Amino acid sequence: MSASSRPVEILQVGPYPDWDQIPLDATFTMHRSFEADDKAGFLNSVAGEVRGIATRGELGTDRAMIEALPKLEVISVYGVGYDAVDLAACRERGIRVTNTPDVLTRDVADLGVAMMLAQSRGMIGAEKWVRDGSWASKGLYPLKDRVFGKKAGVLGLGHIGYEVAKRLSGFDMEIAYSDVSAKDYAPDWQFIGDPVDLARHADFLFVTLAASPQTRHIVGREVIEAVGPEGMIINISRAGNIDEDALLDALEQGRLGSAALDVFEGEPKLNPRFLALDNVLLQPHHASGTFETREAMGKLVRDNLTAHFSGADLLTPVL
Ligand code: 8YV
Repeated sequence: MSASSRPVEILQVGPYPDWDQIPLDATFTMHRSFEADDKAGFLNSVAGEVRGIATRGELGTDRAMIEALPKLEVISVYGVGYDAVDLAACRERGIRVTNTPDVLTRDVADLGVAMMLAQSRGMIGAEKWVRDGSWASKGLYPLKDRVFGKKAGVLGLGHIGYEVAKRLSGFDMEIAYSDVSAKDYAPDWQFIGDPVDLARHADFLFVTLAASPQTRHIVGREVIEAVGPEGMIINISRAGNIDEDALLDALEQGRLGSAALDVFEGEPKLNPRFLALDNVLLQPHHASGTFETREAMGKLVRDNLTAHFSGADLLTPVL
């Protein structure tokens, strides 16, 4: 695997399940920075030897870490989103970056659609209604909003957005999407280039675009208000794609009907204003969180590292 017989040294910045950790430990020398109390001291102590980083989508790798590792060659991201990796710093040093696309696409789309259904039909409250005895003491659960046949907007028709739209077509929805250009693989869905116009069309606006500095707060006050007091925004991408303060203001003031969110600024901590709202469904960034997908993601992380250090082509390169 490496020129010398010693295993390659990898910095691991977040935990993985045992089914990934065990094979990683068997192949590489893994330095678990997330277990260290003194992270800077730990980084310093291994910096001279580390040639790879194993990270997670939401943790990424910042410039300071990249610059602290003079022998760094490759960063393997457990996640499709690599927005938290400083790509400019990687380019400057010729550091390769890999991610885990495709294997998670359909699970992420499933959760987005499930969030729409759960929030629209009030399923979390309905469960509580049964468990706390309200059904018996108060009677029928309050009526909720229909989903099928309504208008959906998909902001970002990449792989995940495509799978969301495909699922929504099963609910007889009128589907439109925004992207940088109309997609020939989506002849049945209306292309609406401007996100504000898309939001005006949508009863349900799905945010499914890859995050970048260019998409930061693409869902701002104007888009949010165009979805309106009867509409819902579902975010299964990155928190940075939405102006969270504007979203909270609109949810609190009823200028947006509701939201269903799997991602938050500063997660896993979140703005406490969310907790006071009952028109928002809160999920703990688990759209890719099925056994099947996480096993496939872990395998890709390992296979990319192994490919790099054995001189083979990367399986899923970003850079
Ligand atoms: C996370 C994700 O990486 O794929 C992504 O970009 O955000 C997720 O799959 C997951 O929570 C594992 O850390």
